[in-house]
Amino acid sequence: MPVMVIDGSTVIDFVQHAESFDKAMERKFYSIDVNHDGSLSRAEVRAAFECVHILECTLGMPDAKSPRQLNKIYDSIFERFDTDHNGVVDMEEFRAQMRDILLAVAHGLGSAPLQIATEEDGFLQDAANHELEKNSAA
Ligand SMILES: [Ca+2]
Ligand SMILES: [Ca+2]
Repeated sequence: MPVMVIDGSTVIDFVQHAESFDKAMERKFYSIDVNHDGSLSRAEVRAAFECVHILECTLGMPDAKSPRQLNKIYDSIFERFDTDHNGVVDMEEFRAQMRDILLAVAHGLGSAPLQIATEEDGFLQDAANHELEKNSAA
């Protein structure tokens, strides 16, 4: 599996590059919005985050989870995104929270490089792509 190494500065660079970040978040948003109604329901958010293990570190989640704990975790993720509490996550909320989460990840990484599998459609993949594009342009 192809892997590449990113560190905190890669992620911060990506988040601060508004054009790439917004574009990547838009793509992510539409891929999560499976019924294409322009907003993310609780179920859509849950489906999207079920395989994102990096969030477990970010949000300080313990490893062993019962189904009940998992429900709580996904509820808390959803509440975190739905900042105006109208029951759905819109593009602005999604983008703002992703920015916070990625910056938190970046702080967690610091300068310690993280290997990520480039086949994974993870949230850090966008940051890695941004780094690649930047390098190939230079
Ligand atoms: Ca939707
Ligand atoms: Ca909302």
